[in-house]
Amino acid sequence: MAAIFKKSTKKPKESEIKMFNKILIANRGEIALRIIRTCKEMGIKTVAVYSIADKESLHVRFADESVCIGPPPSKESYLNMSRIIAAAEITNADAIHPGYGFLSENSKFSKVCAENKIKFIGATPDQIDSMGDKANAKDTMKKAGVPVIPGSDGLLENLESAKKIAKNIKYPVILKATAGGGGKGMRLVWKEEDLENAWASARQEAGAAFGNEGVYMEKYIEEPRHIEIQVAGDQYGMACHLSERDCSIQRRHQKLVEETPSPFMTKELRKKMGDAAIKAVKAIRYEGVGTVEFLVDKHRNFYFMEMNTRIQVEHTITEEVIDYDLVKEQIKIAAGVSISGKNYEPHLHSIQCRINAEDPFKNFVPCPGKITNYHSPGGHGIRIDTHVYAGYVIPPNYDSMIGKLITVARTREEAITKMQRALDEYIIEGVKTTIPFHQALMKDENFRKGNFTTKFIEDFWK
Ligand code: MV4
Repeated sequence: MAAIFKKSTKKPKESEIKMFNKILIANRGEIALRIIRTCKEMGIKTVAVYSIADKESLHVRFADESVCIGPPPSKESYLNMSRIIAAAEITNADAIHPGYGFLSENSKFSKVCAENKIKFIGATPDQIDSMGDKANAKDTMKKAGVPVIPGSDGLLENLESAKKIAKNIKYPVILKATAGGGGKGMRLVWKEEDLENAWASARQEAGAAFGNEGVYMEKYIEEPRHIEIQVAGDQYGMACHLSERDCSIQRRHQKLVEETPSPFMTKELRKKMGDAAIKAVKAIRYEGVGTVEFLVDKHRNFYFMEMNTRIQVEHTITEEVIDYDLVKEQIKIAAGVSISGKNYEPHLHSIQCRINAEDPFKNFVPCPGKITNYHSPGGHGIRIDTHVYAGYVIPPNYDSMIGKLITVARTREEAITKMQRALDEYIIEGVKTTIPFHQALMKDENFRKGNFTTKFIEDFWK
């Protein structure tokens, strides 16, 4: 097997590194296609895996080889580790790219890949686990000198100590499930008399959802912005950041629009947040590309929230403003190529609208079904990452994102204008989509002023 599996202390030259011969993509939809595109440009062969529901998908058509791994439910296909490993063995793939979601942050899968001498293009099991438990991740970050939100030291032991800590940091406080993320098992508490119920229900919800009742407490930050830093780390301990993304436009913890640079960012804040993100990467000797998420309050205080050890849906906007292929970088880092340690500043403005097969006028209810007519916008500064086409049937089994519309321009105003023009050109018939929501948002005065927090959509779209 190639030398890439050894963690050597010596940095090889890029020309000495053995690049992967064939990568299996353990994912579907637009991200599978996105990864195949980069592999083609790098001269790496590709294997698609697919469920029966996806046999007509473009990722199957564009990959060099494909293997059916089971019936439509994710548990029996895209989450089925042994079938995916078997597909890699029979096709002789030397690496697996997990994309986002599914097995991308599953430490057991990362471990099983290593045990089978298949390089997992992502984090090591230890790195995944160190960020998977949120209270533990927070403790690691605090020790590394990354700002964290005041609260309990680790898990809350009982209601009495929870009351004491809350009194100390003052209400409002928030209870968070240590195994959580994405809002599950989270409870906002405004006054002591509500703590008992919140404590019980947070633990119960966390136990049911994650099989782990552990919760911790933080001071509640009112109307924060969600700003994340894209980072990269190599196998030799070098790290860099690639600036921020503002992901404050969310609804029920689902991101709808992302942009970079953040309209709230300053040069000084970027320097501070970038330094903190690099400390986070170095603290866990992170390998690969990742994201350090922060909450930023109105005074521009920022606090570590969580770290994602995968490529994210919104990686595209970073690629557009710094002219860098993040999937290529992931593959190179996994193969053992070193990075320079130079940080990147955006020199353009990019916005991404997530186009979901959902009805924005009916509470964003998913609308699977056949796309009867399809025309995508084009022209200067437009990028579309999608796997759909006219006649494609969106299966009901997976998430409802059908594509990402990305614009890039010199200024935020121009990127918004371009987005409006592109949204008006985008024809998707047969299913409801989030396009009308985005059209309304792009016209909104507060959005246009960059005047928004994570609470914005709650009030904007009722
Ligand atoms: C918070 C917070 C305010 N104060 N923590 C939501 C998901 C989870 N990853 C963390 N979340 C929050 N944590 C403190 N101490 C507000 C949120 C929050 C939020 C954060 C980012 C983006 C959107 C959000 C929507 C609601 C609440």
